[in-house]
Amino acid sequence: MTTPILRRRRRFTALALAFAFAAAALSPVAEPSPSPAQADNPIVQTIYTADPAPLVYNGRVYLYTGHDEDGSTWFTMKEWRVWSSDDMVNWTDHGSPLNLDTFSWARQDAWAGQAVERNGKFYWYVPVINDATGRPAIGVAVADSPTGPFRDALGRPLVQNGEIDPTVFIDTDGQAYLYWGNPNLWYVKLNADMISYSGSPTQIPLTTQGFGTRPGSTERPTLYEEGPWVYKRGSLYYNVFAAKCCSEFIAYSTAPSPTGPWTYRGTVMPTQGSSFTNHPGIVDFKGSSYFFYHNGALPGGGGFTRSVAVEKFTYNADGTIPQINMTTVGVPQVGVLNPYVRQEAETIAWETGVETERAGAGGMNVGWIENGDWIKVKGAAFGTGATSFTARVASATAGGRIEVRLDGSNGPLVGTCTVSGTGGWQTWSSVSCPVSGATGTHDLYLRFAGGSGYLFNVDWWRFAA
Ligand code: FUB
Repeated sequence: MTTPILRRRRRFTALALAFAFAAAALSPVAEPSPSPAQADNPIVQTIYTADPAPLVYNGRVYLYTGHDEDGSTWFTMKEWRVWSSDDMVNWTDHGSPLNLDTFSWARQDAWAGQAVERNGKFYWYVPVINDATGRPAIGVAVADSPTGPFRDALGRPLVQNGEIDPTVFIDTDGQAYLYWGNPNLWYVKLNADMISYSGSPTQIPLTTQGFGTRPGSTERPTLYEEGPWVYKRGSLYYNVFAAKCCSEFIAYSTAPSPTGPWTYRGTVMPTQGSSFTNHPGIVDFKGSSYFFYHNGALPGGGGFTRSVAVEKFTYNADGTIPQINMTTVGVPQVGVLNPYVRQEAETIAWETGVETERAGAGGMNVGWIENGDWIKVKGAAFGTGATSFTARVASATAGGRIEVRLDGSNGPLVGTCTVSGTGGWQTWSSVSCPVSGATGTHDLYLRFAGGSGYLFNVDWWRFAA
């Protein structure tokens, strides 16, 4: 059994907090609001995330990200992560189904990639350093589910020309394209198997007409820097990319075909948010359009400790993209959450203090719970009223209490469940307690209480009506 001390990972230090407050003073984007009900950006608070790549599949948004290690002073990234949501505010942590070890030939740098679905299989294109050459190459991993597990589809790079940041797009005629590049911009036509290609990689001409003018640079005359995100809307093709360096902003170009010619269209998101990189990802979900990006908004956040966030937007009537600003508010919830079915504890709108880990029985659980930590789940529809609350818990110590509260971590207390020691952090047992006063739709807060040290883990919970 691993002891809680060995399991311990990030706890924000006073120094990190001081740095965060200093960064907030310099940044147009505020740190997470002290009023948690108002703050749902960044999407993930348990770890630092970067380089968002959303995918809509079967009524859910799957969000593929990189993972900036705590305290990084470079892009020290070893794994990719997956999250999902059906309401855009409560996000389920699916852990890391892909990491550098998946690719036997990869040395380091689990940087910006994108996953797509084709014929029920999921293909995740990622840049890594090829150990044999010491240069960036693009690998492709495949899985039977959007949350993995992913395996190396080829056992070697798909493409290697020393450039990064793949984006993949399947056109309405079925032809798939892989685009990537920094400092250049490339594309190649993927075959229907999604793991091989036809022809040779082709360089997209980086003209100022196509990609804007970079002030004061003869080496890189256009604004294109990295992180392309290519998609089609109606008959128009969009390439949204990280522009200029450094700090980057997000810009875009459009074209009448997937291979151009591209016309520069201007800024999507200005330079904001105390990270000198940014990275776009755009999807439509349940009738609205969403722009994913990253910044340094978490405590301790910055250029190498980034966090993924999302804003809702509406295209202008002529198809152009309005300027989008970073917020800490996030996006409106789409629908409500059903508290009467099993909900994973790692489905979180906002939290303080807790972390997640792989559960012994599969999936993830919430752990590292200490006195005063809490999890917020937004918009739980209790209807005419809940009568009891059940949670699946494990504790190698003496346990503690789960306070079931509404609309705030100190909001009305509608139930309290006592958790006893179960003999191990992965030795699971169910606890139930009566609930009274939970009617209608509310933000649900699970506030954890007890003595000192780690109290217990939570795998899932549900209410009874
Ligand atoms: O996350 C590492 C690198 O930083 C990505 O590949 C770039 O797009 C930039 O976000």
